[in-house]
Amino acid sequence: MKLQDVINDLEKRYPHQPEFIQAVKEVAITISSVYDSHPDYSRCNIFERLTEPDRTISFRINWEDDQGNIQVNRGWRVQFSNAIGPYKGGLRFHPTVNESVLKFLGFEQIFKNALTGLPMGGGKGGSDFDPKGKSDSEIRRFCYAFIRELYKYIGKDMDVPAGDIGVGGREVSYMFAMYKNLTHEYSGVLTGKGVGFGGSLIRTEATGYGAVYFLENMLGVHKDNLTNKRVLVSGAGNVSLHAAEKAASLDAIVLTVSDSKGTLYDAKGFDQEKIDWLKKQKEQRKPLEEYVAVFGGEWLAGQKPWQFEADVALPCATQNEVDIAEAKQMHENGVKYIVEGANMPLTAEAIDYVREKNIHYAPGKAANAGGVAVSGLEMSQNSVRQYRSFEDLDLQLHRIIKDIHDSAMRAALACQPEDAPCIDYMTGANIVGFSRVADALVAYGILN
Ligand code: NDP
Ligand code: 8G0
Repeated sequence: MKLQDVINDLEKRYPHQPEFIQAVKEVAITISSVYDSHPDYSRCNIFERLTEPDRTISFRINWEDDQGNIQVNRGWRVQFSNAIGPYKGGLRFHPTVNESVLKFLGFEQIFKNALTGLPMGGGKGGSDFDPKGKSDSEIRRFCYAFIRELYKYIGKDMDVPAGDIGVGGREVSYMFAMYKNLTHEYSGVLTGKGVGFGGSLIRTEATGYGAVYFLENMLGVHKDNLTNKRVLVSGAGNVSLHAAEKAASLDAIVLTVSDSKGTLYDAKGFDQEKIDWLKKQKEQRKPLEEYVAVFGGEWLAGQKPWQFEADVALPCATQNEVDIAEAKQMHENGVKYIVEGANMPLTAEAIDYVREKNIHYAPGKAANAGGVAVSGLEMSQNSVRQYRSFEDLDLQLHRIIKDIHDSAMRAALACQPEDAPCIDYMTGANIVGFSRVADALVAYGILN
């Protein structure tokens, strides 16, 4: 089937899954030259096969709140492709979670994981459970109930979940404990575990640090670096705060962080002391706004960070957080580099706009792959029952990100005009990730 026919079919079959269709279209547009030059891909119908998950498990979660009421939520695990390794990808707990969101995330995860060069397939899961305002006991009961269902379908060589939005170290620990209890087995079935019971050093930092390493590689192509670059970060979660921390340590001036309530702006920049305060504040689930009373700066309720002049934008919160109007705002404010820490934070129109304006743009699939890469390293440490040092793992993270950057750049340069003003990392990353998975499927014949 032709790429366009696959898209037409998906649009007909899944009209209520706009995020999924958006992610598929982005890949289709960028791989068409490779698809046309590899007759095996269309002979084996690779694209149609890769746009339908191997399976989606959906289930109900009953849990008891602090008042003794029985609450009901929905949970899913989308096992998208295990062509090159066990299904791997995070679990998201957020009221906006639905099948479309998880299918877009699982689909992108296939190619991202392939880009890391580690043996991992793609998957994603989660629940429409809202952790906000829940007590620790409620979170614990929910996590236990969630894994009581999901444990049947996961395993260290089968499907290895981790955290994502709304799921951090605390939640992973509860889920790991329940899995261990139900299976009588101590295995690396989840990543992002606490250091000391199977978790890997630098996993917490890896996504944000990795995104900044990717940016350093991009700047390096132009013999430039981060010193004194003004950086706008969105979000104040795991990815955002570690991206801010690494950028600040490389002498960039990080001007903003944000959350669903608004934006925090500090013209002096967030240094390590301020970032440590922000981490603690978020850990205790207290408002960002309180920063102003301690350090100064400004709290802009209900606003996003893109209204400030800057050199770099790092959207690290959630999908479609930057629309075309906000992309225009970035351009007008002098932003030259956009590196996606979040998954699909730019709408399709915003991506078209920033590419047209020759802003250097790195897609999440390449730029935020550091997190899942260190998850892959956690899986191998668990398999050999050994821990590696922070320095060793940071070096490995640097190497993996550089490999992703360089291979995406090479693939892009091979198919873009010689005088193109920007490296088309989006096309390059999709081609490299897609080809690795497609080649495995061709080798397998007709089975997945
Ligand atoms: P966290 O839950 O730690 O933080 C999410 C942050 O984004 C919070 O500040 C949250 O604000 C904000 N946010 C979430 N949803 C919305 C929304 N709808 N509108 C406005 N703000 C929002 O998640 P992570 O940092 O782990 O994940 C952030 C992004 O990075 C996601 O796209 C995730 O898929 C992606 N990612 C994460 C990886 C990881 O290792 N954690 C790896 C690769 C990608 P509030 O607290 O107010 O809700
Ligand atoms: O470690 C993981 O498997 C993981 C967790 C959260 C997000 C992601 C991602 O790559 O988007 C991966």
